[in-house]
Amino acid sequence: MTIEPGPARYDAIVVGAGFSGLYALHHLRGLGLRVRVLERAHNVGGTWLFNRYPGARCDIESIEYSYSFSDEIQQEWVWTETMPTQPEIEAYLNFVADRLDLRRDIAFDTDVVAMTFDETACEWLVATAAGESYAAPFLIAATGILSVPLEPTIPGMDTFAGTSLFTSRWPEAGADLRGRRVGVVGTGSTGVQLIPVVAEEAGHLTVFQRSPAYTLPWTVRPFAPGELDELKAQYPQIRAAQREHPVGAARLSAFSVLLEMLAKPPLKSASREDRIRAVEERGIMGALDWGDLFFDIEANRMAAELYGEAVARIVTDPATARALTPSHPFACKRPIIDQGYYQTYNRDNVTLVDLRTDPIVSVLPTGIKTGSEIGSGVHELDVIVYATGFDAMTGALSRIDVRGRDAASLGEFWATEGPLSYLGLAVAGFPNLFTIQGPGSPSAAANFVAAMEQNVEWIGACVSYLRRHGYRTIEAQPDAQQNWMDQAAAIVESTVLVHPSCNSWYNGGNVPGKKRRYMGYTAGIPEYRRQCDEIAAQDYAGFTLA
Ligand code: N01
Repeated sequence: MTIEPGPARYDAIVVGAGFSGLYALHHLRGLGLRVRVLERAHNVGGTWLFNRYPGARCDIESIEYSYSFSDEIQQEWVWTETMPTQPEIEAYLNFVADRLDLRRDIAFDTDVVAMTFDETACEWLVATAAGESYAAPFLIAATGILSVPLEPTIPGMDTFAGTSLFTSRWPEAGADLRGRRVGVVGTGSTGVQLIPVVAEEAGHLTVFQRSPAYTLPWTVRPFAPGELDELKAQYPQIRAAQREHPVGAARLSAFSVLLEMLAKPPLKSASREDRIRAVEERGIMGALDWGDLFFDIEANRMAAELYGEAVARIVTDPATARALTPSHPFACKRPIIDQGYYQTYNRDNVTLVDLRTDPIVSVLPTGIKTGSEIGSGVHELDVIVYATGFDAMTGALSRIDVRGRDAASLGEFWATEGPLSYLGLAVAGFPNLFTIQGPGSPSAAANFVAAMEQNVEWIGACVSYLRRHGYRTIEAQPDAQQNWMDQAAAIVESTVLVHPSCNSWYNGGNVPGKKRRYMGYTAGIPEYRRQCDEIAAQDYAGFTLA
């Protein structure tokens, strides 16, 4: 008789070794738990390992987009620029993994395919693609909010004879675009970062734009000699300010600029002269820096018009400038900041194709065919780069076969009921599964690292509480979950964030067939933290402990 080896047992399993998973491992280890992290990649980094396209960087300052839990780490690590590039963030996460000796508890190249809650044993069984199995009472999904790429389904994509590249899994060895005819599909945050950099290298760049972006001009610069040391000396104050700030970043960031706009005078009561002067003096910022754009769709449309005028002052070809003017409301999608985006369209080697009037028909072996192109209708290309976004927030867990009570599937639950969650941390019917920054959490509209640290610490305290009191399971109650999601929805009810013309990863509108619901919590991290703490202090109100 042969005895099948049982699963490898731990106190907690963490799925994912990006920012969240690394901190979850460190924090839970510190609480005395035996933890195993399962990571599909060969290294740490998560989204900052995969999204290594040219120009990738964060739009929050490095000293704030970093772990705050360890003063040693923040003092030792040296950031070189105000806003960090992808290679620097990747190197930082490797530094943290080594500094805290995290790798010994991480299984790399381990692709989780199924997670099943065993109701009798009160534990999660986790299965990997390679057939290994792991078991633990607590399961922490640190699977990322933007980790599942959304590939378009354009007819003929696989017939392309040149090189197809996806920004979300850019080759580690890089891609040589020098002198080549490159097409970029997608003009979200990724496209806007990529396009100016590729334009410098490519022989010719053709941008295929479905929705023009609103993007705020930004200067990123290397730290001056001594500047970082001065900032490091102020870290206690910097972190304290961050903690109190709604978006978890008190210094300049894409989010804080938006918040500051709220306090500005309304566009609707400004005279035509005032509006034009604002654009003359401040360009794009002058078009958007008004207080009523978030709540009043009419004001928002007026701002879009002004925005078009501001773009036309930068982009010399009038038709291109018109094509770059957005037709969806400003601020309904995530804010974008750029460096020289519009100036790029003045280059001789850059062409813009406006897919609103000239849609993609198919990909051919030689390039991309669009609808109303004069002549052959084919844009000849050597390389196509897809920067087409992500199935956000629920995508990663929906692709794993997650089974909770009564073998109910999490993916099916979200697909039919919409992306529901209690605090973004737990889903009714899935005991002992903690989701870091799930739907209904602040992450979508905040500094992810700050929001994530709060989640990890809350989970750590919760697990300690359960163990201390002898509880074996914790489970969100359906009513509490619904109330939480309703509360999150009520905050944005009167804003352009939920305008029907807005399709974004915030509301799932970017994924064909996805149940539409705004997935963020926008009352700010401090208020979110207050509510999470209150719930914990009330012996985890809204959860059933058994
Ligand atoms: O994705 P997106 P992203 N044919 O969804 C277009 C974070 N991030 O990767 O808008 C043609 O914003 C699509 O068009 P439309 C950040 O949170 C952060 O750029 O659907 N086009 C859109 O233009 C960000 O919000 C940084 O009409 C197609 C684009 O592809 C999030 O990641 C940097 C298409 C997708 O834009 C996602 O950004 C980069 C099709 N079939 C990313 N399908 C920082 O700076 C899609 N598109 C921190």
